[in-house]
This record gives sequence, structure tokens and C-alpha cells, in this order.
Amino acid sequence: MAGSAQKAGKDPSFTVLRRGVGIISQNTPVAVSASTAAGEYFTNDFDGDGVPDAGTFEKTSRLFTIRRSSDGSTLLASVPQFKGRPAIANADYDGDGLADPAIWHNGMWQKLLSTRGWSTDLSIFGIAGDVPVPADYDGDGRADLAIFRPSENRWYIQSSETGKVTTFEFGIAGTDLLLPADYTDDGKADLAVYRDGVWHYIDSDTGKREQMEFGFDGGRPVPSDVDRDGIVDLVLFRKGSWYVYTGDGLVSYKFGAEEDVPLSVVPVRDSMAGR
Ligand SMILES: [Ca+2]
Ligand SMILES: [Ca+2]
Ligand SMILES: [Ca+2]
Ligand SMILES: [Ca+2]
Repeated sequence: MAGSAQKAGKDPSFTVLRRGVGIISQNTPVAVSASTAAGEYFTNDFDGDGVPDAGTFEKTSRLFTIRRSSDGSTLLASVPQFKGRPAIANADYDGDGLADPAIWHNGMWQKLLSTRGWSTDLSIFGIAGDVPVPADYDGDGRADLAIFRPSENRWYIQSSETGKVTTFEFGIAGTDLLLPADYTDDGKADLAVYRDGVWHYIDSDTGKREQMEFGFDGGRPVPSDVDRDGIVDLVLFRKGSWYVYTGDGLVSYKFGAEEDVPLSVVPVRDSMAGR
């Protein structure tokens, strides 16, 4: 679909979840089968072509179903076992540029690493009630295990490079949406939350706490690299329109219908999701 305005760079890429249909992605026109409608939906770049790939995780079968944007093929991979209700924790843990399907539950991480044929890699980090927020905070190319602990409003991050754990008191549980990503384009993910129309983040480069006012009623934050220039843009979705805040100003696009749920490669998590 043509945008109402265009920026330099590649064509914008949008993905939505439509009730009863599945995932509809601009660059993946075939919707994920409606038979997997019971599963949890997500997008990430699992084939490393820079375009988000749509997928689902189905709890009963423990199966990830992912449609690759590069050739339309389907990746099926399952985790061995878990108890309770896991959270999706997809990220590129092994640093090959391909996102790795992963789930988190009560501190147990089950990661299906792309460099090992999607076999399971286990780690322990966090406790029951935490919210997983994996991202590459130290900038070594591999996602770091990280959690937000609602009872403390605190982030715990374990560097994949050094193994060292750092913590930050940042955000307000129950109010904020958690959406860490590299907004400052220094190769390191920035701690970030969205609260009442304001994006708050800790600049990974300077360590300073910054904020950006960009929000409106009914606007749903969907940070994503819309123009695929490698920099995550501040994006809001409302009723089939995508509003993108860039250094040059506000750009809007039409994709999806009013009731659709927008999806992004940057997961947006409820700060109380672990409870
Ligand atoms: Ca892709
Ligand atoms: Ca990977
Ligand atoms: Ca890292
Ligand atoms: Ca950064």
C-alpha cells in the first residue's frame, strides 16, 4: 500500500494481526494460517533480510511457526518443555543477525539458536513475576539476558560479553510499556518505556535519562525501523494509520484496518506482564 508520504530509503514495512485471519505483513502477503490462531503472535527478523517475519507460538504443541520473508518458507521449531504460561523472548542471542525463537518462564530461558540448527539452549536469569526484556545492551552483537522486576521498578541486565549484571531503577510498573531498542544508533539497546504519550529512555551513549513527547489518545506505540535504514523510529499506530516520528518530522502511512493490532520487531511489553 502506498504511503501518504515517503522517506528516502527502502519501502516501509508494516505488520498487523487481524482477528480471525492471522498476521498480515506488507512484505509477507500470505497470512499465517488461521489454524494457529490460538497461539501468540510476534514479528522478528528470523532470516536476516531486514524485513520482519511473522510467526506464532502455540503453547500446547510448544511449536514456533515462522514464515520467512526472504523466500516464503516456513520455519518450524519447538521447545522441549515448560510449565505455566511462558513469555515470548525472541532475540538474536548468538549474534549471527538472525533472531532466535525463545521463551521465558519464571527465570528459565529456552532459546532456539539459529547457529545450532534451532536446538535448545537453556539459561537461568530472573525470577517469577519478572518481565523478560532481552536486547543487545552492551553492543557486542548478541542479545543480553535481561528482565524488568515490577516489584522494584528495576531492570537487571546480564552482559553477554562479560557476564556482569547491571541494574537500573527505571520505569513504573503497571503504568509503563517496556520497549527497549537502540534509539540512539550507537549499536547498544537503550532502556526505554512509554508512559502517557511520552517516550522515556536512558541514552546508552551518555547514560543520561531523556524523554520525547510523542503520543496522542488511542495511539499505540510500535517502535520499528519503518524505513529500514537500521535506526529504530518512534512509531504510533491508530486505526490503520502509522505515525512515524523521524528527525525530519512526522510522516504517516496507511496499512491495516481499524481493529488490527500492530506488530513490530521491537517487542512492546506490559510492565506488569509477569504477574
Ligand atoms: Ca526477514
Ligand atoms: Ca541468531
Ligand atoms: Ca550483548
Ligand atoms: Ca543506543
